[in-house]
Amino acid sequence: MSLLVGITSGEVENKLFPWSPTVLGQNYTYFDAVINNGGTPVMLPITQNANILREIYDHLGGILFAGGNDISPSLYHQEPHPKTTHTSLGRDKAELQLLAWAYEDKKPILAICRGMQLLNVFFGGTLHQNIPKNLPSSIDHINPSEKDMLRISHTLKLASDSLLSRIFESETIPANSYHHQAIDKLAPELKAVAWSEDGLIEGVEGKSEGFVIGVQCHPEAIEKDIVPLWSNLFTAFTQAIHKFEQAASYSSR
Ligand SMILES: [Mn+2]
Repeated sequence: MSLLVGITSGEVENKLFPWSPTVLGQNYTYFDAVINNGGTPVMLPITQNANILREIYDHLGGILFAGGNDISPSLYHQEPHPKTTHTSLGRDKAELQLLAWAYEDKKPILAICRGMQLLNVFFGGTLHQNIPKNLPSSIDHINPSEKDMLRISHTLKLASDSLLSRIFESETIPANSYHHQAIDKLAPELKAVAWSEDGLIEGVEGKSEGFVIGVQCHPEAIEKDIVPLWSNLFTAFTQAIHKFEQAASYSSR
């Protein structure tokens, strides 16, 4: 049984060869996190060809919706804020299609950073396009001074009745932070399960059955010797895929 995990990709400028076409890519850390916790990662292309997407989708046991550029505000009926940049409606639409299929089939979904925001938009929620400065405390969510995704910048408080707190066996966990947007209005199909000290939603779970987890931080980039607990999230994800695949092969007999 293969635990094939699709990882969404982004459009990246090729700085080494500026004359070359846009690169489809994703950070190494996502692939390593999946490999180190029992999964087999495969990078998903961006295409509007639904037949091609579906053909790839059918092979996957689960999907990791990775981080990246801002989501097009038109998808949640807002005009773009001046700080909303590098949107890609093509990437958004391809990911929304994959998300719709995975949610319908109850294929495990792990959504990281932009991925969590996409999950909220998919279900009808909205985003803070630029994290407001008037929150109860002013935590630095984007580390402008260090630009270091490895650095721990704030703690998350977890809901006691959440899957996340069961996965970590803890109600707090230190997190890195690399986002200028955040969930504003939470979609009704999601429940908030993690918050930073200033009250921003930093983790969500689906309300119906199935593994649907979103986190605002970048657990894939947190090194194991810094916060070992974060790798539990990827283990739980691949375990959920294993269970899903077992159930699928049983029902197809
Ligand atoms: Mn944060």
